[in-house]
Amino acid sequence: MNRIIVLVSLLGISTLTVAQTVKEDSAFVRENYVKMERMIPMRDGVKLFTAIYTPKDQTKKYALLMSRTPYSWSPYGEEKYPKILRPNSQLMRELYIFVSQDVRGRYMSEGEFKEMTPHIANKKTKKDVDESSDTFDTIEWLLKNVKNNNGRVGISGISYPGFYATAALPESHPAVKAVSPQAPVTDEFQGDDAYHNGAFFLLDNFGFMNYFDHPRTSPWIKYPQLSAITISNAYDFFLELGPIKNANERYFNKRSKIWNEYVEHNTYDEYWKARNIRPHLKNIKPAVMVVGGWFDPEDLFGPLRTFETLESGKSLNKNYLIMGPWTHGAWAAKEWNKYVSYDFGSNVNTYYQELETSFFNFYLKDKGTLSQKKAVVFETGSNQWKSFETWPPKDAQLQKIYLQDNGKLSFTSPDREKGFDEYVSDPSRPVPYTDKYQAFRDRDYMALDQRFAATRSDVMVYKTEVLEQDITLNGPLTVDFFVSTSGTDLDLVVKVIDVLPEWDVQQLVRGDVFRGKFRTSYEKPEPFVPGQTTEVKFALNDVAHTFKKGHRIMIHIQNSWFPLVDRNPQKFVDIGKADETDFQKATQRLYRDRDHASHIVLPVMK
Ligand code: PG9
Repeated sequence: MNRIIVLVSLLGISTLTVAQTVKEDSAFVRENYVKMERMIPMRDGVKLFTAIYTPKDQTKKYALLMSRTPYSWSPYGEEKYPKILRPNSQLMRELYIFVSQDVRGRYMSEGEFKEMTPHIANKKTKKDVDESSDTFDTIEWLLKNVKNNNGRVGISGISYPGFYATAALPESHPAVKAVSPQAPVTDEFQGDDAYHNGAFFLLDNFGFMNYFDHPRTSPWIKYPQLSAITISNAYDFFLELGPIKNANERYFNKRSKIWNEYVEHNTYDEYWKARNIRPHLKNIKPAVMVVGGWFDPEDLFGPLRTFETLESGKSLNKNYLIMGPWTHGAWAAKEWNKYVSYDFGSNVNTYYQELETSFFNFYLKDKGTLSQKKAVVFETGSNQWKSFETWPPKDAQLQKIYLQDNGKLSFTSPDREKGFDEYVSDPSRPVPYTDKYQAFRDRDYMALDQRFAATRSDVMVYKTEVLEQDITLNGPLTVDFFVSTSGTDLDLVVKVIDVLPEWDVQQLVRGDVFRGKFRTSYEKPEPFVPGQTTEVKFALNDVAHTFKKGHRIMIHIQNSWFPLVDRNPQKFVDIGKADETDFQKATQRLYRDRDHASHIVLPVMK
């Protein structure tokens, strides 16, 4: 299927408006650009497929704007042009030399593909290659072989290509002046894609690997699916699938290398550490503009933590962060006005695309000025873009909100000597993450009305009184709970909700899961001692949200989020090898007494 149609339908944008703009963009590409395809040699002799689009007007010099992907830059063939060169048509009209490359081992490029290619810090021989060296070698070739380049290079990419943009930063080529990792996959165990806080993202991993990870023996232009799977309702399908080891037995037949790696490496071991690019983000020279979406289910951790790492280093470069009310990559759409029950009041993408264009124009063409502050974030609830010199902003003060008896939530700590809520969680009846019947992951779940879950006996609900004034949160939230379980492992799913005055809609602001056995370390999981009160502390990804006067803040706590996340057997076992008989009911307690005051630390704006 055409990739643009897929993007459009994923983002739910008016197909007619988009079709018209795509038609104009497509005419612009043909009229203004010439396409070349080259196999560019890397230092180890492997050649990477690269499409180069040069402006037809050869009287001027142009900067190079490059993107690298594992997803293919079809259509292949020099006479065949894509409809757009980049989603931001302003940028395309600025006339750059656009370069699109299939990364090592994918589609038409030679070599072996590695999931999130580990970075090699001290390269010794020409065989020591990674994404940073492949980017370097490609740039070296382009500067020498593409006429009329101005000697400057920009790199951008969304999602997996966002990772390749980040990976270009360590030991970057001196010609690289501006890099924009957008929704960059950054740490697939702690927060992006594969696992969140050690909990396996079943629905995405299963669907993604079936489409992405067919073994390849030589370059090709199409990856067949691993298995023809028909799913009518994901909840039933995955419940029926049972323990995750059954995925291989029934569908993948061990052919998905990456699925096997994900399941096998279910602690933060050397495999994942090698795939964390953050320790290598030192002495960075190019300007960096990190982009992310508050409602991105795949890579929200990535942009926030990449920016944090860049800012904490000693690099002298300039970093920017742009966070908007987007799902995964939605800033690439022509329009983005609404999402579930959020209405942003206008098309937020117009402003974003101006920022993106200015960033590259400034660093690659010396065009215009760049007056934006370091962090430009869209605050939901109040519906405004805000700018700060730091992220989180200096004015965010940490305040604790406590679980109380009778389902209350308040800013004062509990003073009772004893107090807990008790319930049973049953892996054979996991809490659904959505109330919709769908084959694939619901793109709305990050903001969904949670009333469907609130009535279950295994979902604990706490809420404040009606707010007498606005409360704005800007920054990360820290969950600090005291729990006990009759089992030896548990997942904690925590959802922070804005209760709207109209119909008491429970609009999700932030939710995530934490696999309890990692409470003291991601490397060395620890069982729970049945019945023993235990502290579980973890961070929820940042928010920028105003709870308006007249609303309430609500928290849901549950032990499953299915089938988004695989079921925790509630028994301390290697979940990748677990049998159905390992899955057991558990009695859970959430403590809310003086000495065990379960709370969430909120970044409240002064
Ligand atoms: N976030 C995506 C992904 C990366 C790696 C594994 C699975 C998914 C992506 O859309 O590129």
